[in-house]
Amino acid sequence: SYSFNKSKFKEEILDHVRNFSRKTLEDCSLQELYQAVAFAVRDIITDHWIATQRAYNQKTPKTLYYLSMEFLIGRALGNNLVNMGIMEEVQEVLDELNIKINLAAIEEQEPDAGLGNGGLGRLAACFMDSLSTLSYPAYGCGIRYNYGIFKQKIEDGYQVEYPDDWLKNGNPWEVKRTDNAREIKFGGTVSSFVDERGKIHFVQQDYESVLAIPYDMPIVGYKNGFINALRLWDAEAPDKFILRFFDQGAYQKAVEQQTLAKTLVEVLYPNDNHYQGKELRLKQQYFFVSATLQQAIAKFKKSHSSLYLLPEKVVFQMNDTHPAVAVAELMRILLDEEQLEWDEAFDITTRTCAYTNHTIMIEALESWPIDLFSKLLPRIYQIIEEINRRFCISLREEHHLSENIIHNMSIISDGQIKMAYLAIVGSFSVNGVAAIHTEILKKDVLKNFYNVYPQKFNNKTNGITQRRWLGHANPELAALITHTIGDKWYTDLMELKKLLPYAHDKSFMKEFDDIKFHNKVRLAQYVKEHNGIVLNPHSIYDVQVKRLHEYKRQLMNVLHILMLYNEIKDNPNGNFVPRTFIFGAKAAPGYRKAKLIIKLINAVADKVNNDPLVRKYLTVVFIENYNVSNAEIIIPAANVSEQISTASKEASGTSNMKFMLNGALTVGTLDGANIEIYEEVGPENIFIFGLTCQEVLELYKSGNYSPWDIYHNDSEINRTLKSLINGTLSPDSPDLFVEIYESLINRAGDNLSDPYFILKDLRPYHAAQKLVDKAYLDKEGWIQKAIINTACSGKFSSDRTIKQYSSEIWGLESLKMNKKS
Ligand code: DL6
Repeated sequence: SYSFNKSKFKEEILDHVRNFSRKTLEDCSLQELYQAVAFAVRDIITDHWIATQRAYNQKTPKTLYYLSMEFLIGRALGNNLVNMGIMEEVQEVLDELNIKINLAAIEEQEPDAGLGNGGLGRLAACFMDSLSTLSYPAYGCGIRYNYGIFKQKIEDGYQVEYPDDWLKNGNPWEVKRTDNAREIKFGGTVSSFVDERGKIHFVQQDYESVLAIPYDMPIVGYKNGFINALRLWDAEAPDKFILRFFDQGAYQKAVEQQTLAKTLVEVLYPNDNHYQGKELRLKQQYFFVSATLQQAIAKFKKSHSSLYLLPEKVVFQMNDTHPAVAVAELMRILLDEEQLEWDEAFDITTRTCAYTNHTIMIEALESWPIDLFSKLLPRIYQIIEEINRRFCISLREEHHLSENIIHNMSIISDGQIKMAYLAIVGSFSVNGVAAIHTEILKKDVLKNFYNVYPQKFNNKTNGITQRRWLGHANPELAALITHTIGDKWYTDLMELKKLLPYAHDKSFMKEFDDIKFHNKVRLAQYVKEHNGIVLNPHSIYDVQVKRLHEYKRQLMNVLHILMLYNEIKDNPNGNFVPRTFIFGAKAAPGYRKAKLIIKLINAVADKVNNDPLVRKYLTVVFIENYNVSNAEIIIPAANVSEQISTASKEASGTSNMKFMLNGALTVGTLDGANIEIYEEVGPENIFIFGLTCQEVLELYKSGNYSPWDIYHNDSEINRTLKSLINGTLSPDSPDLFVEIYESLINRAGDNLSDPYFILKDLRPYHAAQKLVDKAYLDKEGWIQKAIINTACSGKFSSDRTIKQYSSEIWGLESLKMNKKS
């Protein structure tokens, strides 16, 4: 339903090159060509976007506002072409224009919109794709960071960060919407007065303010003409021109406001699963939440006279606690601006807000110091205090809980504001992101809250969009699947089940395997270009790509490689199955240990790749700057997907789903969504090892874990760990990895050592990897398992996830577009 007019499209490209670059096609750069193509595509999108907006205005459907500090979108051009179904047509136009350039080369000119850290941000991006494809009315609401996630270079084996100036050539997809600007207030004091009817009013005074200006980016639904907006807020000073008219004090303030506006949206905080407590981060949170809520309420009021209808027409989904101030901001708007009474306002708020929890990692939980918070957001703080006061009374009087439990559940305690508790108390829904994760929330981490509000808790297992992660990332496989079972899988991934019979069809197996091989060659080319390393595409491609975090246990993967290294050295004539270990991972710039693990991976890579004997069997590569775009090249090439987090720590994982979809076999622990992958493919088609969640939680509690014993009783593990400190890996500075060694085996019986149970799981991991080798030697058997993985990945479409959110939490309805609207 996106009509494509070839000659018009051609004209648009030529016009754009002429008007914006003042050039002809022959002499414009690739970047200019990309801009021209992007604008021509946007032109088609715009008509549909306007139509979607008109349908919103006419039908005033219930609308979702997905509040997220992160949207890890990646590139838009290729994805838009897939969703519009005009990939081939655009390539034809390029051919007819006689530009001897592949569309893929033009796509590469687009910088990634890297406005996120990892899984949480990428999930938001997949959700946006599914929301549009399912025609659900929704806005993604976030921040237009001037700099996204840093660019990573590896220098001398170390991670070095460079700024990601993604907007330097402009952004052809965005539309600035100055008409929707909002004022956001920080600091100052709150005074109150009583009106003639005895009602108390609160007014914020002497505040600093910034203007929030939205930039909308189109999110194109798959072949349905439905376009939602990703609304990213930029900050500007309230009035740039008034400066010189002010007196000294006002002048000072105006300068400060300008600085605030400039710094506020400057950069994405580069921490994944880790809370830092920086004031600027809190400013960012309140900034985009307040702007979104103000705008949502204003829009609602245009077509509704009573705010009591709000929960029927609007839902705010908080992506983790980062936007949890939304609860108090909505209360502020309803109380102070709309003059509602507390009980009414609270009822509306708690029927409009919903919260997704993405982690149980204690270091990720946000709790703001009262001092900092109340200075920056004085009125919001007052409201949170009052929410908490009433909440604690209800725990005491209605739920008859002990003072001890009430203290533990209090939103404010020990000088801190606990954002997760605010989010739970202020929401009608609290969901986890995989079945096991939700169970852990209910039974463990949030047990007290679950006892008080059992009806709020629910699970929504994550998903990924097949349009990007198969349709765009793996076009050959997408074509084979479409040829075999038709194209319904684009909007109904369960259709892939129809591939099951083909797992034993010789000709399908061959084609499937050939495609995997092509993808491996494609990745080898990328690695040759970027790392100068030559890969053997016949080896097993064993891939671990994700943020670097101790709980994800990249370290265990490296130790296993060192064990293999020793095995080969000991038995040079042995029969080893060639393997290429591929890593990609950014570490938070302040996370020292994680950065050292990157250095270790590179040290092991040097050792392995430069040893003529070992090189026959093993190659280790660290791919720089892992991001959405290179993930699209890496994932389709994988044979083995490493999902090896300490059980209970990875809430869900989503790359596990992308690998499975593309026919890789998982080596994994029973953690997060791995458990559900295991359920879908069955035990023969996955390699599960290691402690279970329950075992991990019990082992923590018992305090009986002794990595020291493992170190002493297992000579291979002993030898492997010693190679960290005896100069094998870093002859010039033998102490380099002592810290890693010591974190694993500090002292006998010291339960602070190896908190992620790496040594405990290392042997079982090693054994699972031996089974992988064996399975890979059975070539046909392996291909069958790979096909079964693809065929069984239907559950993990984000379309399924979004339908569940919609029917069980949001209550949205698909907006059927008629031709006229
Ligand atoms: O739900 C998306 C993603 C999960 O797949 C990962 O397992 C989980 O670690 C991640 N959580 C976070 C938490 N963040 N903070 N801050 O990123 O969410």
